[in-house]
Amino acid sequence: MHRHTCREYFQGIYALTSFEHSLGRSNLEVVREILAAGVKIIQYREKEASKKHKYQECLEIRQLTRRAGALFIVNDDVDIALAVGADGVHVGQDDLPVEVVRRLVGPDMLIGLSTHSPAQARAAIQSGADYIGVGPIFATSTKKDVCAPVGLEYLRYVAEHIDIPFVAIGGIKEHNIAQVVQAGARCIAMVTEIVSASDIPQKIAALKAAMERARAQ
Ligand code: 3NM
Repeated sequence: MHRHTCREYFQGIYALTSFEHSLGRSNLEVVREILAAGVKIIQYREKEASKKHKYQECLEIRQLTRRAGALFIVNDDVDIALAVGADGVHVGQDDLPVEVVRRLVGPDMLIGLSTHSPAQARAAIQSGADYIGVGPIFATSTKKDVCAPVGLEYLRYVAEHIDIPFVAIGGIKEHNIAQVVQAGARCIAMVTEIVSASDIPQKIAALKAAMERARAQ
């Protein structure tokens, strides 16, 4: 996947892994279910695991996502993203600057950057990020060091003013996803709402239906 041709992927559900919230299921088992339900973007995000363990899981997920025609993005670890041939790498405000990540990964890999304010969104574009995360929209305990919720207001700003793909994230659930769509999000990222569902296919179908209903309103 070339980073300049991936814009059409940034709609619908963007699913992230989190073993600790997966009810004892492995990341691979969860990712298989998510892909079978038709999700087209997977981000591997594991804060606690060893580099070797993350590498081995990412190798497998690279194969699964390729077979499913889905984008595969690795959180934080530029070296793992390169080693497994991921489509992208996602970094935060306290990671290496996007310009430096670009030098490391070369011209073709997607770079995503988490942002929490209009100034960070504008700076992300300047730095050459291919897409931004916009959040946390609502309160979440899944990301440990994240700032207070930015609410829907920052999302509305991005929808109106920012011209690169963006992904809403943070505390998004089936019961509040309609507000996120109505504030202008076309692509919505979730961790716990998906990986903590006992029936993942049923949850993804319900989330997609809620997004479609909200768009039709
Ligand atoms: N990034 P959940 S919030 C990984 O605001 C992440 O940048 C955020 O988890 C940001 O869907 C977040 O379980 C955690 O609330 C999202």
